[in-house]
Amino acid sequence: MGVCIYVDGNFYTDKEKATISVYDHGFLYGDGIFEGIRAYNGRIFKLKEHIKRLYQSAVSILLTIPLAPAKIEELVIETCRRTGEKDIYIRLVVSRGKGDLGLDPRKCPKPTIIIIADKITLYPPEKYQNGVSVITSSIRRNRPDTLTAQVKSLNYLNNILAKVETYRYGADEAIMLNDEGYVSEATADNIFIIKNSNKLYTPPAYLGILEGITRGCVMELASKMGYTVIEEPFTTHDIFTAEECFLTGTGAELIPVIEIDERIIGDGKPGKHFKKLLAGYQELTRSEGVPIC
Ligand code: PXG
Repeated sequence: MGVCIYVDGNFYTDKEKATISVYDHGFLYGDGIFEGIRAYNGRIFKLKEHIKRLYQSAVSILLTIPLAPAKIEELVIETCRRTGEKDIYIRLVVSRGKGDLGLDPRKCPKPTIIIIADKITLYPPEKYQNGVSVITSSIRRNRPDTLTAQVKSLNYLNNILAKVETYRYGADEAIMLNDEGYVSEATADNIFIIKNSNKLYTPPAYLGILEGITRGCVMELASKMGYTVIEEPFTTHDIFTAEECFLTGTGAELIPVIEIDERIIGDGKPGKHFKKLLAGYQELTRSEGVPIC
């Protein structure tokens, strides 16, 4: 299995050799941003969209990426090419860079750029067939006036604590609420519910969520398929009483949710709308993307 890692100008195929300084503020403070991208059958899916979001996250945290978007795109493609693989998970990270032990970002003259081209498995294959069970986490998603969830930052500790909570309950995933108690998203995925057969609901960005690229894809796909897509706040009660529920993310793709907080959703099996949307999404990942070589 081929792996390639780019770190500040160098490519490594030996994982152990790809290292950064312990003074890097990405490591010391979570001061940085990232993207998770996938390549399917030799093509990088939604590469431009991911790079655009990376630059938007950078603007938000006042980090100037020292390379142009086209150059980052080229480096992502080159890192993938060097793996010799066709199905790849790419982690693109830009941190504030090496500084001293204080917080001051002005002490970090050069951002660190890392591109990891490897594989990922988020849930075991049977979960895609049978669905996952989720809990509502006691950990709230960030308020928009703190570090907004719209920034894909290196600060994932809230999400990790929510994930830890799931294991205590023997569940697979956690749904996080915003500070007002509305459903925001899962720990690394967006959430959708289906009601009244053809209405697809997902929380709006202003509630404090990451505007997922898979989410955008599914919304567009669903509209084309004739669903009414509604971005509207909803509560856990709406999930309890939904016909179907599923999560979306680059890593997880689309995964059905069959149980939340001991309530069975619908008939407790992945629903027909989910299956239709999943097939549509898989068709897109098979037919689109930037070629690796
Ligand atoms: N919400 C959050 C909080 C996320 O971190 C998504 C939604 C889905 O976004 P995309 O653009 O991927 O549809 C994410 C995705 C992974 C992984 O391994 C993904 C994320 C974070 C950590 C791991 O897929 N972000």
